[in-house]
Amino acid sequence: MIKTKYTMVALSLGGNEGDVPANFAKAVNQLELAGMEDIQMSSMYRTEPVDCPPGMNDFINAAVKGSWISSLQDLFSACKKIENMAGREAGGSGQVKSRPLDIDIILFGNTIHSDVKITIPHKNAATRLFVLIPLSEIAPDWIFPDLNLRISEILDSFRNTTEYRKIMANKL
Ligand code: PH2
Ligand code: MG
Ligand code: MG
Repeated sequence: MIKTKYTMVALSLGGNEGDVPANFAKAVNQLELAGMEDIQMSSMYRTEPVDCPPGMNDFINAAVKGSWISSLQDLFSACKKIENMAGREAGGSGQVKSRPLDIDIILFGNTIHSDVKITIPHKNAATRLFVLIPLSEIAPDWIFPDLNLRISEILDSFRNTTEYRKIMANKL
């Protein structure tokens, strides 16, 4: 059946404080309760902090895709609410802080969107291997609408890097 009112969405999950795998499992349940359907989650990977203050714990990252019935703004609010329920401090922009759960909307169908709160595709997603590697497991053919490249194609340009090999070796 074709579900016309649904949008395929891709999320990046991250965390580096507390029981992160348990937080991811709860997040998937809560996304389902919020109305996301056909959810798939990637493997989890242990990743080194990128663009963070020195001394921060390693992260665990994964990706989720699913069908979302409502608007981008509603999905953003649902993600914030789920982050808060996992005990995340509400924080503004500025330095990256340790967190039990971060849910970033990477792709929302083929939408390109930017306002003060939300940028889609997510800013920096196409250069961050902790986002691309998990996402390529569940959505290799999804095209980044601003680049017109598949996730697998974006990842191809990183396959010879040490960072790529390191993350691949740290699949949980
Ligand atoms: N999230 C950030 C900044 N840096 N590094 C890793 N490895 N994983 C993350 O999820 C992450 C990060 C901002 O949200
Ligand atoms: Mg983030
Ligand atoms: Mg975030």
